[in-house]
Amino acid sequence: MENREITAAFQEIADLLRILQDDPKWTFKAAAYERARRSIESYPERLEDVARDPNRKLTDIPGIGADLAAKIKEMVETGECQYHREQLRKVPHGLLEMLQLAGVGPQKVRLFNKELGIKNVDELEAAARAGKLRQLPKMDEKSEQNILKAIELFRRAAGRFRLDTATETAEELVAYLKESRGVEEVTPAGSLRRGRETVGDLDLLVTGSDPAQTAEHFLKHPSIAEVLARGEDKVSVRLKSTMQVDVRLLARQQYGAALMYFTGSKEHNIALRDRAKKRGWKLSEYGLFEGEKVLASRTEEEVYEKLGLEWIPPELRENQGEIELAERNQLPRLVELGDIRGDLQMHTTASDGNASVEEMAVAAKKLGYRYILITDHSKAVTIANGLDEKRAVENIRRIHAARKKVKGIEIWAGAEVDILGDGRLDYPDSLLKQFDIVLASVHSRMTMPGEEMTERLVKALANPYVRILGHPTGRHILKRDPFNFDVEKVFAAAKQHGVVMELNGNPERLDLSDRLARLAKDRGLKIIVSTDAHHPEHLKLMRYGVLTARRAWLTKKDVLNTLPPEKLLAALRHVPK
Ligand code: DGT
Ligand code: CA
Ligand code: CA
Ligand code: ZN
Repeated sequence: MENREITAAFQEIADLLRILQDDPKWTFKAAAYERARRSIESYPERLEDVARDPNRKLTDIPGIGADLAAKIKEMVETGECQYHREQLRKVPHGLLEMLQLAGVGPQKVRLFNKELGIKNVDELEAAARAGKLRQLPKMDEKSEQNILKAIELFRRAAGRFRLDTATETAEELVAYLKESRGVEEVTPAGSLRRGRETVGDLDLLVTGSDPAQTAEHFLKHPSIAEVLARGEDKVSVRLKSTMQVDVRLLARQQYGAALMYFTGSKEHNIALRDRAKKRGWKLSEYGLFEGEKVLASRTEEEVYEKLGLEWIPPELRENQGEIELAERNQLPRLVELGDIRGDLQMHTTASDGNASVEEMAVAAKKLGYRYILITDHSKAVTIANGLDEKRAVENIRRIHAARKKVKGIEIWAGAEVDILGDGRLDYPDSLLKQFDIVLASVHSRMTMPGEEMTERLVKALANPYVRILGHPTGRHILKRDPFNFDVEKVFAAAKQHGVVMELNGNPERLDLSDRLARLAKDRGLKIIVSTDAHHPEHLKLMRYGVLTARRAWLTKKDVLNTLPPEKLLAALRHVPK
């Protein structure tokens, strides 16, 4: 049992309790489940290991009392939780589905169901189109429109998973497959290997001496809900999480060609196949052929080389110009995780983070970083416990004090200052100038018209203290679309004022996206890849930010937090204000 499965169950119980509200005490109960969920999310160990260790107590974990500890034990031992099942039985499945809509929480679901008898997303859509939702308390025409937009996005997102979810599942299955006798290579291919922000299904490639036994072993995995297809060289299953997994059992000598084929993208493959055809050859998942003769198939490098190309990193395989450059040996040297020297967005317990400045600094040092920037929220972001001016000054002092306790890493005092609705910042200049680096982001009024949003961002960028624009489009992957604004105008303003774009590496955001980060680079902007960590563990999310940066064709030079501390500060200050 993975922590992720436990937190998903706890969150669902909390949602069910809030939808049902059979008892006024259930609001508190729901809050307790949510507290536990948050605490587990940032817990560094597997709860299963803690639960099975006779010398340890689950109740030592913050937010876990005797009752929830018993439920965790039950889940670890039986794979499910009786209480969860009981609540699920009381609520139609469609109500839970509605929770996936942006801006729709349990209270709204309860309201729609109680007042209008709505039981699923389709019925909600019909009610919104008929103008029935606006008549409900706290609803109006605009919120009705937003629900229609959320439904549209929900339909687009159906069947796709976030990169982190797919990665975690893939890593678990790879480790499991490697336990099978005779297995040699297990590699995730497809969109996951290309580092796309969302993944449709997993494509796992396996070589080994006993494919039949490997298939047998795989089909025993406890996460499998349904076997979709089973053949000599392929097994397809659907997991309980609804994710589909295709496992391909390959011959060793075919591995390189198959890896290329199943990594894709389809567009990249088609271009390569045409290239082979022009030379009178044939390219398939079995190899590159001249008639019956195999020209190359064992490794990707061989196949690319035979096609007159240097090896192309998977993140670039989208047929967006990479083949032409590979032909001339001119592919960019993409930035790597190991190039990153520090993280420039993170939160502490001062606002909505889970750890102290010192804890974040110690964790960053363990990653080999040379600097961090602490960026707690400003006061406008009340739900994140944003700091007013007085608390911000205290926080700067706290950060300076941490420097004395944790040596060997630069701890910079920053802030994630809210960009107010009219483009002014949430702090006066007199406070802004006390920070080492100021990051500015939008957290409110995200649905304003594009022109207004453009003006708002352009105005914020003109503030002389703003160094970085945080999560520039505000999107949440599969949940909330980017807000409307004129990207060219905003990039031009950033360029004029020397403001750097953040590539927020939190896999929930990946903002700028690969496409926009590449555009930013083309417009002469520099990028900072950060994690927006709210816990020391989150600092490791940098890998997803770097993958996205690579998909954006960024090199070390394009990413400023690959610089040593002095050079980074100088680069952020050299601005034609
Ligand atoms: P996904 O799963 O939707 O996130 O995206 P992919 O890229 O993983 O696509 P998937 O799982 O349908 O197929 C895996 C790879 O197999 C794909 O990237 C390229 C290759 N492939 C699939 N269908 C075709 C095809 O019709 N033609 C060619 N040339 N390649 C294909
Ligand atoms: Ca796939
Ligand atoms: Ca597939
Ligand atoms: Zn933020």
